[in-house]
Amino acid sequence: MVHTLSSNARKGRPNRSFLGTLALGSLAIAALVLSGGPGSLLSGPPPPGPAYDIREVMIPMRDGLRLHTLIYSPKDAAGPLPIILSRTPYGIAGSARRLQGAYKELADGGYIFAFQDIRGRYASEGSFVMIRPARDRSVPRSFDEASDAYDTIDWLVRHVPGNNGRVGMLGVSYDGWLTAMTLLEPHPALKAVSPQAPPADMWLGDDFFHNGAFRLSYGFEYATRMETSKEQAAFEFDRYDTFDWYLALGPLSNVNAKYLKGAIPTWNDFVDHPSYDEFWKKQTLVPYLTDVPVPVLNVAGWWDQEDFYGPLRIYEALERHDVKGLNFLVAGPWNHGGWNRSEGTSLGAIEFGSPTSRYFREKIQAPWFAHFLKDAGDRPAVEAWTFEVGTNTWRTWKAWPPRTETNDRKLYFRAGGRLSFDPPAGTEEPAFDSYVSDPDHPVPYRHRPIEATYFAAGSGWSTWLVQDQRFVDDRPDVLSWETEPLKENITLAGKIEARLFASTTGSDSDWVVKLIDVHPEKMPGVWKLAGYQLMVANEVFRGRYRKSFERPEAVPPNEVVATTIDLHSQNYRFEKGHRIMVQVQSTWFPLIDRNPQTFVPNIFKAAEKDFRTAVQRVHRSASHPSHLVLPVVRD
Ligand code: PG9
Repeated sequence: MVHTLSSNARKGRPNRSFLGTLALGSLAIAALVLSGGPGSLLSGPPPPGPAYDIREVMIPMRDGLRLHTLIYSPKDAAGPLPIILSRTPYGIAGSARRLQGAYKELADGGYIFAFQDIRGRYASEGSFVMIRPARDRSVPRSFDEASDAYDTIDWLVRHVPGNNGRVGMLGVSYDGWLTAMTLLEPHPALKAVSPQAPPADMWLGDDFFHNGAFRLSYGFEYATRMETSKEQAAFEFDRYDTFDWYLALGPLSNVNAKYLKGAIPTWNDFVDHPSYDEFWKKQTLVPYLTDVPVPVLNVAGWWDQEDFYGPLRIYEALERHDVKGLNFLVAGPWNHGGWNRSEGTSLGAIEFGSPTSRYFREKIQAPWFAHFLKDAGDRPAVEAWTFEVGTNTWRTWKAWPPRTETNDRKLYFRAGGRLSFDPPAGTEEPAFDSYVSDPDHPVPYRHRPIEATYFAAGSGWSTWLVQDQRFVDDRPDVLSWETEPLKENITLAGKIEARLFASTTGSDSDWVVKLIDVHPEKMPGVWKLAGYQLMVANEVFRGRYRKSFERPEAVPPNEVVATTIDLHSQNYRFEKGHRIMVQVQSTWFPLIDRNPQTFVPNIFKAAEKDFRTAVQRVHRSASHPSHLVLPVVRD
């Protein structure tokens, strides 16, 4: 029994009675096919655009549980078409709009689209587990997101009329991770996947922790948004400027004591697993990426405020096994998922001179899927596409990071706040710069007021990485070093690293390093960028993990400790006349929780008295030459 509806789906939410009907449904058919009654996603006026036949179905998984799915089949297809599948925890009510927006260039090429609520979310059955770990395949009927995708694809190719037996999958962020998970157990009909901004490791570098430093505002706001109900519910702050709210919160133990009362599983996981233990290791998909079973188009944004580590880590892991040349990378000047929104001609105050997002969707993504799902056009001849900000051009590469086109050059911290490609000679005294880091007066990570991440009227969260860093440049607890105005352009392509030699009077410490492009004071035509300090790369490292992510250790007070911090990849040109700047600080609040600066076994359980000021020294002597390693493109 299949109802094929001639109307298009509309944006709308299933109401409670609709969900109730689903729960009570007892039809003895493989998949429950729903028609467009009141409250159904299928009722309401059709959106503009190509006409689709739409089905709303409950697809059974191997354990008998059913997942809510919408299928859009073009009405006027000339022949069989591939299916593009997207799975999500965020609800599929807006999927018709997606066909006119993010997926328009694909839709114009002719595909069947399927959108699915994952286990435990919206109208699907079961319970949700945040970044559900891979299943133990020796356990019969065990499931994970890879097996759910497998079972869905199996059903789709057998039940959707007019499909050509090939399926592609794509998605951004959580949906990107769901896409990447299909690589663990690909269905034979799965022929191409594009994980876009997928997290790869929530503790090492994506949404929840970076090198052990807890991403407080995002971790708290995302966990409460996702785990308060089956749908999304933003935490209601009683203040507009959440900087104040998080500071007034005090130690993290107050989160459960005052607000969550143990009801948010992911928050409890943060508290129980502050270090890189089995919990986090079971969650990461990286160890499973031992093969490239289908073509993969990895997509990353240079200024992704959530998952920048993930797509590059997944690309890198797959690349080791890419004997058939099936692994591709695209990185552009975008925030989280920015390539799916609008034109991509600018981000915050920064202009790119062309519609970078549309270029990606039209010239890279659409032909890529068409080639692998429809045998259309040529196989891409390049390995990686990157958008180089500065020259504002797309570049293509045979390998990423580039192997032969760059030289690593060291940029040293020097006396008088200077940065130089010449190492310190040993005659500069004192050979360190210093500041007092006070957890009671942390450095804001972005301009205040800091609205909540999901603030309904809009939030600066999505563009904070491109905010002008002058707002902290004159703080006594932020150190800056900069070059003279550059005499030549300096172009970076590849991996950037910071090698910090630093000491603290405390017994634990965070180190934040930011690489910045300082624009000239005279910028006729673009005055809003005069003197602008644009962050090009950044990262935080929690000192207790300098020897081991698994076993934190106190930092020896007043001892110079060497720490290497991965500042990730970039392709960026510092133009002649600009200056290169590096800033170092020890708080970045409330992006990162406050390090007590006194070693305690678990910072989630630290007491008020553990939070103390510390004197921080960043060394720049011949024997302790703090510096950055930059991948400089050869002329
Ligand atoms: N950054 C989001 C996320 C992905 C996976 C886990 C937790 C958060 C997202 O945008 O989906």
